[in-house]
Amino acid sequence: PHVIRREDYRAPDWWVPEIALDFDLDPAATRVRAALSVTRNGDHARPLVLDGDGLTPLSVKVDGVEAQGWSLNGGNLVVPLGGGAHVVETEVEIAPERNTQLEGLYASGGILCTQCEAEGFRRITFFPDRPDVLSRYKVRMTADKARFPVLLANGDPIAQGEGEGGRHWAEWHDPFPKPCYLFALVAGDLVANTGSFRTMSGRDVQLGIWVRQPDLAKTDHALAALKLSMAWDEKVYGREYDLDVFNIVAVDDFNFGAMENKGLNVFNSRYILADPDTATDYDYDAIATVVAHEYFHNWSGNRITCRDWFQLSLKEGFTVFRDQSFSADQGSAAVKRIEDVRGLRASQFPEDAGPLAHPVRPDEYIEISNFYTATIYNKGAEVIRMMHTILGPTKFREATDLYFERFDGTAATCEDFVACMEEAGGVDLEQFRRWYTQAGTPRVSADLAMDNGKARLTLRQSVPATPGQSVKEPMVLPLKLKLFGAETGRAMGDEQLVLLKEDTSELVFENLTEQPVLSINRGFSAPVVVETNRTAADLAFLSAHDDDPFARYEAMQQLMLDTLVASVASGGTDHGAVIEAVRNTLTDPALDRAFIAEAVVLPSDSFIGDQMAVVDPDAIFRAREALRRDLGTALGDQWRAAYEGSIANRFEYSPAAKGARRIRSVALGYIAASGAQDAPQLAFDQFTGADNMTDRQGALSTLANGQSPLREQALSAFYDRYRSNGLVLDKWFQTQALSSRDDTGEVVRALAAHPAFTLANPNRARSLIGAFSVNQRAFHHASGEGYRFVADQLIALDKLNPQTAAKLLPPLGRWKRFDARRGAAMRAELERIVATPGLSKDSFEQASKSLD
Ligand code: HT7
Ligand code: ZN
Repeated sequence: PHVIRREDYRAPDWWVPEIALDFDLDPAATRVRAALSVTRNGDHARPLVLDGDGLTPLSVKVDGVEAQGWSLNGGNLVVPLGGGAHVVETEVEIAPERNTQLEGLYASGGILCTQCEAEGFRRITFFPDRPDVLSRYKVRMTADKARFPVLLANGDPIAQGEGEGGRHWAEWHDPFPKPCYLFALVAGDLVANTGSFRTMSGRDVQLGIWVRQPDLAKTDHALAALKLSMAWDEKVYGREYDLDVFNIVAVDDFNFGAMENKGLNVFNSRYILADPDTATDYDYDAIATVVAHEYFHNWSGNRITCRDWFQLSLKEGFTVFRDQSFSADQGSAAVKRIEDVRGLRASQFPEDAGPLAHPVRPDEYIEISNFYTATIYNKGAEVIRMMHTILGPTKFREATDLYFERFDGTAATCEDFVACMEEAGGVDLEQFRRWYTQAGTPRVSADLAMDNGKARLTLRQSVPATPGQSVKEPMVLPLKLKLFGAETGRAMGDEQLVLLKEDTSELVFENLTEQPVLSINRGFSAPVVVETNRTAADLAFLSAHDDDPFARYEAMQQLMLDTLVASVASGGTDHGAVIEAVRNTLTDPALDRAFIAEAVVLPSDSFIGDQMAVVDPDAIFRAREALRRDLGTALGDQWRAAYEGSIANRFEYSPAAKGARRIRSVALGYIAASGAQDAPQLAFDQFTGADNMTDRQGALSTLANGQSPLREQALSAFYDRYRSNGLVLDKWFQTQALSSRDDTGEVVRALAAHPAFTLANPNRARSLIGAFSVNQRAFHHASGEGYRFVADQLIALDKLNPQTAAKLLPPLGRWKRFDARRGAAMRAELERIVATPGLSKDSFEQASKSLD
């Protein structure tokens, strides 16, 4: 397959300032007529090359006349043109109902919709499908009125009318030039939850969340989140919405979370629909975050887009940083930071340490869809956050103002963004730019030594080798740190921001009156792994006294991790320090419940594995279960008190009520882990009595991990109650795939044959295959059955939906981290995938790179 390289970027040969599209919509056969006004870019004689994927031209005209001499080259339409400006018209026919890839124009539950990012537009019509070609769009759609009464596209509605034979039409114009990946249309039998928003300059914007009639009652939360996002972007970034309407449509079949098409966002329904009976607090939070994320793209992505796909993090990293800041402002900023760091460690750190590691600005790709990764999104957001930390909030805002003003209406680069930070921030970011070019998670060792009333802190950094990058240069690491007195618990001076730029650096603290304890990387100021010479007593002390909530959480996690890693190595069960630290946190009246709940959860099996040279999934599971059991038993009274003290008797979506539900679910888990006789009944009573999905699913998960006969009863009651609700059925599959029981592999293989299971719906595929492959113990079962099962499923899925299949492949690629037997079994499955006839380039790229 063809490798695309960043260094080969060339400006386009032809611009397309205007495009008129005419869709005659029909699920089986849709006619697409496109009229492109093209202008030659510079002095060259190259023909117009329009990308196409699976299209056959029914007609090609130039300036109104049937064109001569055009040809097809690998699916692309090549049209020789003589002058500097022409109108090129094409006509094609496509079949949305046969589009199982869900790229381009496709059908989902009777709705016709589009997904064009990254390269789906070329499956709809011939066009220069690259993000630096910006055009003004006029779109006309005609469709059967009974089946598709609502016709939506980007921009503002211009006109609509009746056609012949029960058909009707609508026309939409988008005045803002945009790349074709932001094109969208939707046709369906939809209803809207409508609202309006008055912008900072006093314009009224009509808002609509479009869904099928039965789902209308589940759209209030998304609409409220949209209004909050619009107000937040004005207040925090000075960014105002620019069209008269903003529409969101929810569809059930979607390869990703959502899509920021100009004025017409299309969403995976799981990020729109919520009511207390069907959505958990996690779902509610994710909806608000994703609605905000897509809305924020209107400026960071749409008004300023990417010059080429290597710059993807320009829009995605910045927009994730913006949505994280938004969500932090809506509730507990500390808990939000903990969640974001946990997510980074769960998905980005392993990616950075594995065969698919790539820089935030990659150098090459085969299939761009494979690069919508945690590195581009989440590490990219951390890179923006570090610039925010280095500049401070005021200068950072001046820098984003400059960026928005200077690059509005253009396709920009990561370099353009950093240059604005440098210029407005008055800082030199030359060395900092390595965050865009070097892959791999930096490691920092921090050793604090006392000598004669002085403390000497030695900091050393290194960046591990990654594929294609064996030698690394030192990075700029912004490390927030502070010292605390071990006896008095008092802060010894203010927090400092240290910019570590060298391989090694030393800091000296003078006139210390007591033994200091180091608090470092406070707030997770740099996305790095920190190793320190702190003792268990130091960590326990920080977990109780640090005044930075993230550092407090981190100290507890480190204490737990050190304990677990030691147990895995020695089989020992020296749990006393962790038990006391958890007791202190659990009983500290100054802490809020949401924070306590985060702080007392043990690191995941996978994260424990990430600390080991060779991952031993069974030993990790045993060590973690033993610690859970001891915590459950030793703190039995405290867990009961936390459980009983947090009974919410009427559902409310507020930070306090969410915190209560979270601690309740964590406490229930520990009560069950202790082996308490009444635990299954307690869980079952919570399951049957719950007035919300958070409590119901929390209880179901606890039962699903256990051996009680109530497990089957709860699972089948859940299935019966929600059998017609796809999003909740996903939870049913996922809960079983994540179970810690011995028989999870067999259960999951049986579920793949369940009548409600289908690979055609990405959410369903992810709920079973995706969840199972992150269940470290079950997936890595010594029999190798887990690997075989996942590979079988991915080979089948690749035929239907290559993007979704390729996204689920990385867990199989982590073979180097496991023992020789498991590693060989994983490699054998990767080889089987690579050898599959007709394999997509999506899966080929992921699997072949994973074999290296
Ligand atoms: N910008 C959107 C990316 C996206 C996407 C990428 C590949 C394949 C399908 C996709 N659907 C949406 C989503 C976002 O980051 O906001
Ligand atoms: Zn995005």
